[in-house]
Amino acid sequence: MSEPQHHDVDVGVPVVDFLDPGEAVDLTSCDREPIHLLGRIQPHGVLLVVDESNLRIRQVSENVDRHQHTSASALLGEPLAAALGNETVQRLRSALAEPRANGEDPLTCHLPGGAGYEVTWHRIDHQLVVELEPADDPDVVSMSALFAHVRSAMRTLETTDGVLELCQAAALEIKRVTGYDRVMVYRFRPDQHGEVVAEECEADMDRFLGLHYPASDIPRQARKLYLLNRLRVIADVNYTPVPLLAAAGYDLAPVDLSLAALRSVSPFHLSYLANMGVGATLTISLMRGTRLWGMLACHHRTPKRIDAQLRAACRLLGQTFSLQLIAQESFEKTAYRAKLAEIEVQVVARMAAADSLAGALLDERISPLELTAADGMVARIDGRTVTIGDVLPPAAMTALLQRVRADEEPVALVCDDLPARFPELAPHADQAAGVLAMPLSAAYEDFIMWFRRERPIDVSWAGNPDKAVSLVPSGPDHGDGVSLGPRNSFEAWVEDVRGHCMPWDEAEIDTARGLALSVPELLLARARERLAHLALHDTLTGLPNRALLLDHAAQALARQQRDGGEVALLFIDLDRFKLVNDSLGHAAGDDLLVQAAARLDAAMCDTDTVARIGGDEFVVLCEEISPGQADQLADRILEAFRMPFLLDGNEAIVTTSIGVAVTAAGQHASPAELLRDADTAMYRAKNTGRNASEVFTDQMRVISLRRVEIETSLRPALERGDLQVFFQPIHTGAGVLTGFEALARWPLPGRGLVPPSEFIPVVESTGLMGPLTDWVLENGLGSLAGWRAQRPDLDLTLAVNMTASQMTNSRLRTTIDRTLARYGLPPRVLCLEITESALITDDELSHRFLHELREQGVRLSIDDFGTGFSSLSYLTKLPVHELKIDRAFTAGLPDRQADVTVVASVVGLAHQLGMRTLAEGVETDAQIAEVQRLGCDLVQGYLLGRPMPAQEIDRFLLTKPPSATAA
Ligand code: BLA
Repeated sequence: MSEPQHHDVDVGVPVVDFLDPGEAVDLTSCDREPIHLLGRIQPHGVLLVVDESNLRIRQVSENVDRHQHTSASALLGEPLAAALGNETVQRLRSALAEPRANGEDPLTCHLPGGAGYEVTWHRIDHQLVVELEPADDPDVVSMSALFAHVRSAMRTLETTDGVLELCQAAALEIKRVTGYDRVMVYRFRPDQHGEVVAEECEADMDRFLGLHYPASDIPRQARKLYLLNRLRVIADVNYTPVPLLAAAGYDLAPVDLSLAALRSVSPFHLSYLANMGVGATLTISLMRGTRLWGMLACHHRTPKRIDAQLRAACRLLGQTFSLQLIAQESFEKTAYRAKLAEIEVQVVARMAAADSLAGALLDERISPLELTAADGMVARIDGRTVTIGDVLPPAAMTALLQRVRADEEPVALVCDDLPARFPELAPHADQAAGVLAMPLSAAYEDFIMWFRRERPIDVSWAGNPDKAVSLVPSGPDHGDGVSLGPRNSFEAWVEDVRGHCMPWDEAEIDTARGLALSVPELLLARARERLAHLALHDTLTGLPNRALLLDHAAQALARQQRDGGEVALLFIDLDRFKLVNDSLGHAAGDDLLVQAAARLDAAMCDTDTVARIGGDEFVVLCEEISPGQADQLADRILEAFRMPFLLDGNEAIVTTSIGVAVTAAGQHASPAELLRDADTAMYRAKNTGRNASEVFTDQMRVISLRRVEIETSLRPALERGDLQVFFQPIHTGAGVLTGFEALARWPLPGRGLVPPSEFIPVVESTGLMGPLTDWVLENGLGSLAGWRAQRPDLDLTLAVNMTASQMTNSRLRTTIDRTLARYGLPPRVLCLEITESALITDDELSHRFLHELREQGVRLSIDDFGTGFSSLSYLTKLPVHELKIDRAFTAGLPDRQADVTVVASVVGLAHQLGMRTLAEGVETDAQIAEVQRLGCDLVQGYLLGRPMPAQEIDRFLLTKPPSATAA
């Protein structure tokens, strides 16, 4: 066996080897310096690399001769005992054999020369690193004194309140225990730059508290190393590094010194510290879980080191401090979150109570800026925009909106560097350098955006900037390298920070998101309220409609049954209303109705109900009134109509005919009966010459002519086939014909076409609904089969109306089956329309019926949607295929914002539930464009086709382009 030849070989790397020759140096270059492999140590101790299997020395620091009467070359390859003596090696051996032994707990030893040393050790990469440090420091505190110190320090840390107070206490305790001139708590921010948040220093020193330092002051590999090694000492900033020597032949590679107490630190950092006037440092990593939270950084003006014992104590304090920090921080976070949540609740409550959601944000009692600690806010809700505080100027705002709207899917934008992200916004950084933007609607039409100003840079460099600009490192052994002084790095950081706002906190983002989610809910609730109002009110005059009137009447009658008194109903019909409509136009007609409603309302008491129940038909309900008084009331109304109306610049006298029905205590009447009686009396008044009132009497009961007439002639008419089916075309928004709605029409001699609203109730009450539906199905499907054959390119469908009473009629399903089969039609071409009010029965039978129809393949549509529903969740239970949006909403498009909102919500809702939507009553091009924009699938209305007899449809189809080319 030949021994390897002993040559002293320096294993260190030249400092700037990690830079490529001629490479332009910038701050990120620092990240590449291999600081754990520099192959050098600080001179105040000796480091040996030992083969653990035979305890022979493989590497040793060159300075060993200054501590011992031997040289590095004499030791290389020798047993460790040559350096430590037999007795110490013996103790080391037992420690190595003990699995739980900690090499940081020092063994004290006396070297052959007599000097006292602390020996610490650790394993790395299958090697043993042994470090010797002189134990001759006169300042060394006794173990028991140290223990007392640490114990009281820990108690203090445990009893502080809040992160900052805790940091301040930690700085003080570490300063007391170690005696460094300056102790700082240096906290990392999310962008990795740091801020001095607590400081204890000697009275004559400048204070660094509150100063910020760039992230690049502590490069990336250093941060990584400090996760492993949580405490570092630089005993003398101006030291001369000592190389490690190795025996030639093996171990030429530098050992990883990450865990070594004596590791020589980066010369860049040393010149940095020297520039700051620092003589020595102690640095302790502060952890948050497995991440660096910050550092406890200690400075001394002159050289200073602490022994292994005290290092262990400081490590322990660092750990305790870290744990306390996490607890305090999460407590403060929770408290902040709770505070924001409370503000959010208040803001939402304000919105819920206000007329305008956006307007509520301007409420002075609480500022929505606090929700996200913002400097400004722009919100657009339901078409209204409000602005608070510092925001982008309008043109820049428009530019930003264009950018966010360009995204296919609108997403929240959380940005603290608007100028970098959107260069066109850079000039406005002082008003808005960051934004927290939440879309409220599909296309970012509605939104809330919070803005933050550019973050202030009120920090200045704490050290001596003049010394810090040299590009060549100072001090020996640094070679001909490149150095970046702290001054440069600070300026780079300021450059970096410009154009940023303080980053948005998670709690703030969540709160913003929470508020953004509340808004559509509030809007929907509002739309629902409006729908509920619409369901019970007349859109033109705002008066209660028939349903609400009947409801009030029922309550009044019930009260009357209980408490006595009388209830009167006045049926008021405008005389010759049709004449106004025909001569002055519909607009004037509507105007007349509105004015008439106002006059009626003014003539009545607040407790009376004034309702509009049909075209020109109004009803007043009065409680606690005697027959004579009802008559007076009618006179008041006649009087109120004596003054001419001003219509479109013309004066017009419009009188009324009034029928009065009164129930006295003891008599029993239903609301419908009362209404019918008043109606009958009104006809009587009309027949006796108009501008008059009549009180209903029993004799009149026999002459409710109209009804009787219908009742008596309907059955024969149906049998004779006098009724006709009309078909109204249904198109897609793009104008492609998809089918028809079948509508029964009854031409009654002398009365023209009786509308379904008049004869369907009679059909229902006389039990003729079944035969009528059979007849419509037969005619409708027959015609449809013909048209489908004629135009196979169009896949035409037919919608047929169904009333509530038929939903429990199992015969209908058989009829549908048979009729479809007879004409060879698939079930999906038939769509049954049911009014929304008919659906709102929680009736098991009708639900089962609907489900069976659906299984059969027939489609179901909800007619007049929006005017009668009470609960949205109800819809989700029904097997519905289509919602027909009532014409009341279509009428307001595209100008009435409230109607736009309702239609948009209904479409959104339908699509969510997998239903399609059809807009009824589309009469203008603008309406078509709007319903199409809002996403309605189908449209129906006079614009695209009136209800027509079958023969006209034949012709209509001839002129229709094939679907493929239809536009
Ligand atoms: C390391 N820089 C550090 C460390 C601190 C700072 C605390 C860790 C030192 C240790 O743990 O022992 C920065 N020290 C500060 C700051 C204050 C302070 C901000 O006291 C404020 C009061 N540094 C630069 C630049 C480079 C650089 C431009 O400013 C790059 C060329 C490098 N800093 C650098 C390196 C280290 C470091 C390489 C690692 C030193 C080592 O452990 O080897």
